[in-house]
Amino acid sequence: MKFGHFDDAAKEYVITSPKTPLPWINYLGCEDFFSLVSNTCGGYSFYKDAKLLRLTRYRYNNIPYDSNGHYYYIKDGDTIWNPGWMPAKTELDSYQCRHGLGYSVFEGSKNQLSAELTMFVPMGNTCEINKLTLTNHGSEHKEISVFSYVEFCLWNAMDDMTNFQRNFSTGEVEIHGSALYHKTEYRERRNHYAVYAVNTQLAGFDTDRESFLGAYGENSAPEVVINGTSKNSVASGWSPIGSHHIKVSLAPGESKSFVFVLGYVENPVAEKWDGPAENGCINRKPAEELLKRFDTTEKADAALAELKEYWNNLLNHFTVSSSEEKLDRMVNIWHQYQCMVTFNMSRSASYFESGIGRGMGFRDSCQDLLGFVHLIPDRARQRILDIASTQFVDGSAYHQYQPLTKKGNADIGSGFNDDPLWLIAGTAAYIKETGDYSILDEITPYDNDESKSTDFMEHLRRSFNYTRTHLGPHGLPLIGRADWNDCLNLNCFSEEPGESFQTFGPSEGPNAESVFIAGMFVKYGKDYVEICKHKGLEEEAKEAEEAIVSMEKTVLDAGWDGEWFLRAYDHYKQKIGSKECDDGKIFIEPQGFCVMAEIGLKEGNCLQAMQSVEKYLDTKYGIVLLQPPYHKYHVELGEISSYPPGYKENAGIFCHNNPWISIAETVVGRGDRAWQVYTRTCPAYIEDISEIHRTEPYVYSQMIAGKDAPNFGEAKNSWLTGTAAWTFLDVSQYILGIRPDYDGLVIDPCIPSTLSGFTAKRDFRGVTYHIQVKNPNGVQKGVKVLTVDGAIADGNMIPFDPSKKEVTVEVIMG
Ligand code: BGC
Ligand code: IFM
Repeated sequence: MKFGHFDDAAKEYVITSPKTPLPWINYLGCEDFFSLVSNTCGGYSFYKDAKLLRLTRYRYNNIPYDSNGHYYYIKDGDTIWNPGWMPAKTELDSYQCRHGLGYSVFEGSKNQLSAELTMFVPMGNTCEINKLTLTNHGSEHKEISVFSYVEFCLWNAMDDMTNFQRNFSTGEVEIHGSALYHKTEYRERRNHYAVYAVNTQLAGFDTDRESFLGAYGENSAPEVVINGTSKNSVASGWSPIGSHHIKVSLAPGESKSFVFVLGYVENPVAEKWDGPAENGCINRKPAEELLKRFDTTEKADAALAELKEYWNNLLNHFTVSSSEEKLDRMVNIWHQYQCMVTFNMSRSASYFESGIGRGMGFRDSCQDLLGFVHLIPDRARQRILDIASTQFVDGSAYHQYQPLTKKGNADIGSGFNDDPLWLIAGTAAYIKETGDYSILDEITPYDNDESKSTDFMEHLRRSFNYTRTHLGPHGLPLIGRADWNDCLNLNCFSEEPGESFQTFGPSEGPNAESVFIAGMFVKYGKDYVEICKHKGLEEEAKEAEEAIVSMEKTVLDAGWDGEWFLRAYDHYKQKIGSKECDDGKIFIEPQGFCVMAEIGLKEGNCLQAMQSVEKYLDTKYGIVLLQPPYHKYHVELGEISSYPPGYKENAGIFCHNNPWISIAETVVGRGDRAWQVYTRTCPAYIEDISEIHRTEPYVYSQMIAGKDAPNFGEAKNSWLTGTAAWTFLDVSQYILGIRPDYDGLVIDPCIPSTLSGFTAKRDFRGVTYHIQVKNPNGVQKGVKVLTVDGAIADGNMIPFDPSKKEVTVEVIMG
């Protein structure tokens, strides 16, 4: 069942019922000011950091679900309704929510009155614009009232929801004309405040929540709205809100528009130290300048047009056109959009991440980069250097860091032994995309300490060497606290299984080893070798190559289980992910990574591993992480078996590593299967089962419940997942096969035999490539002829030639 449809021309998903299985959200903002907005106008805003500078209050896990947001109440006679249905939940005569790129539009109508509410964050500004247009479609004159409503958060979201003894006495506001100012914290000489204004005269206002809602009131039926009159309340302590009351008269057929602006304002630094102006009043000048920029509908419309232009240009760097409408839709719009959102948010704020928990992940951010480096290479470069600055001198790394301070998070610390290698992965992707080797010379600190700095190349060297020098009894990399799988904690052991429990904490044990990290070492080690060679470090490249060859051998000797790659060895040197195990016989991660690394490709291990994945891990909704699930809790395996079978890392369909298998299938040349794996979790391809899948049908979720769970097929944790980057990488670079390499662009499609070809446009280092792929014989892989600007080329790599601006490429598969 569907709850809407894609509008590809407008680059929107159109939701046609407010009662979606879960709130289906969008993200507004692509610089410093961000809002989350659901299809019923739920959500909140923050500036830069969802924990420390949150403008509006949201209650996660509230009832009814998703019941705080940026709301507009329309009072038409005795009928009270909202354009996005919530929170009054009055049945609407019509409803539509269009989530577009960086904006959302809500269209509701009731009793021949329609409201169109457009929400977006304009480029270069720190505010959210809400443009509300009301139209009288009836034959009678209408006199209506509009009440706006936002509830302010007292900035630090964690403190806001815990420290009531203080917070009930700190709230302060100011009211000037149609602008409501929230200035809690300003008194302490912080230099920021929020403003919520509208470009028309007010009939009244409220800034105190209880006055607006009434005693024990709720936002579904605020007392002020029911009575039709604001109380002009001035909040003092308790819970400041912003509510405007405007009276609107509409002749038959008449439309009127209003522009509401919710802004974040900082005073210039000098004024910060002057403290509040006389009488404790804020300096309104910067706010007034901000409001003036959007004080007419024309200005708001122009800002929306500019935003759309920004997104159109951004997504135009890579486009595809084929007979597969859903493929085109995902590649041209939604994959890349989700990649940008993961760039902006990392794992901080979604409807599953509260914005106060995790900051930026070292591993996550490096992987996200793989999906957005072609869109914003300069920002990717900075991101790489920020990440590397949280590395320790020995090459290991803080697992997470805070976006505002960019400092490593000491509470979580280090010990995730895959982290260092992801830095090589991200850097290799950046260099292949841009050809910019100068990043290697950047002087970059360790642990944010300038006195401990080296060039960035040394960071990569220490990353590579960290793995090389942390090997276990079989010569495989030590796993530390965990590798990619956060929940496989093999150093969390009991001396006697089932008895005393001991944990090594952040350090690693001497035994537990990871075949997954071995696969990473081989795959990204090869990139390290290339980078060394480019720097003229021949000796070092040779040594690194030897270490890689030796690791490949070790994997084939100690990490192969007969039909698939083993997952790990635990603290007791027992196999994990082996036919010898009762549960958890086969895991997905090493199959993906060892095959991507081409370990045993010639010997047949890769194909065999792929066949085993298909045989043991496949389901109709995607590939599960392991089989059989752990039915009992195993203290010696850590968090993994704390999940019931079929959820999360215990045999859920982890969308993130499905594209690893799809890419691995292209390595063994099975285009039909790579395609099947891609489409099974791909949002556009499963839109029809939205009632089962439940999360947004336009973006990936982290996990879909596996076949061992009662709710098989139900997704959770949408938006902020490494799946975004990996699936885009899979489809663009391995299935469509348009792959940046160190010296040029490789064209190596691996497509389903039923696809007769496609065309693509790809910007690469300032040159535009117009690529046409033909598949006359219905093969799955193989380039028979590659023609570049009419000349037949050698092989399938187009060497980069900066003298050209446009290149025409024709590929005949066969
Ligand atoms: C979750 C993982 C997640 C980790 C973050 C675990 O509880 O299962 O998916 O990566 O927490 O620290
Ligand atoms: O690899 C992790 C990721 O860093 C956060 N989400 C879960 C994944 C698997 O545990």
